[in-house]
Amino acid sequence: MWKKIAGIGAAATLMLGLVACGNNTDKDASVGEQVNYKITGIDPGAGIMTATEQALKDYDLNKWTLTSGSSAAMTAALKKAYDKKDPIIITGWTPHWMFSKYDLKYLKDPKGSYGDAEEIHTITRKGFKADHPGANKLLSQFSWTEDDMGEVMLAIQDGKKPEEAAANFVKKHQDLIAKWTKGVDKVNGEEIKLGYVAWDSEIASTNVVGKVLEDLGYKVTLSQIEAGPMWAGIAKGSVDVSLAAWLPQTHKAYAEKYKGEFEDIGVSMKGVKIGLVVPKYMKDINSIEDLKK
Ligand code: PBE
Repeated sequence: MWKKIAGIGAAATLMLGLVACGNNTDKDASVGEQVNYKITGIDPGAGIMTATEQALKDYDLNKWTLTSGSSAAMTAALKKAYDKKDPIIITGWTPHWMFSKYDLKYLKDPKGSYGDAEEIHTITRKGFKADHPGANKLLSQFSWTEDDMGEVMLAIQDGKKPEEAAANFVKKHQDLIAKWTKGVDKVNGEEIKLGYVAWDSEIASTNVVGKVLEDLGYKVTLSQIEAGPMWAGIAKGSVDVSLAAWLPQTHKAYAEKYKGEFEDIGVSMKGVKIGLVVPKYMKDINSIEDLKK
């Protein structure tokens, strides 16, 4: 599989996330004072960033700021804080391996800034089905559980290369792969470009589906891009497929912007979630409303 990486440098984004600026560790300080009124975010194009800006408005958190960086920088900052039992507030989502590695909780969201019944959708450019009917069938039949995805994410987090973790998953779950590929014929080198953002969940799904397509004879390119260019690429037709469309809430702005310029061909996972996440050792804070104290 070919892999292309575009966008801001990983090192630069990692630095952004790692800059620690004199937190107030006084036990009596409010949670805001303890974390310098900072929420540790991810890449600016992520839907969870827009939702968090909205949450800051909905809950009148005008002293607070949302920092941006990347998924990798966010989890690095989380690890650093967690190891010292320091307070930290991150933009988090499920499925994600961080919930198996650390004891974390979502802050309650009584105002519903983060939406509720969220799903992961598979989208393609217009005309993809006509050009690649077999791949389109497979992609529309692709669906798996949080546990399935978790297996791949954890293997990657524990040091396996994404393509290796994906190949192991495919080998181990032949029954599942048989469902996805039911009625799909092999091809000889049809080229398909899968666009994805470097979110842990999407690294896992894209590598697994890429492997299954490859085994069917497709020539697959995995193209790592930012969220905006990913949606724009599908709309323009320079990207064939994305497994990374979180709807109806997370990517609402993109789906509205490109309405009529993409095909939504299936749901790969239901019951996914986004929100603000903190370590469970932050006992006094349970709701976004508690950030006002
Ligand atoms: N996420 C993971 C993405 C969608 C998948 C929740 C970080 C987002 O916020 O756009």
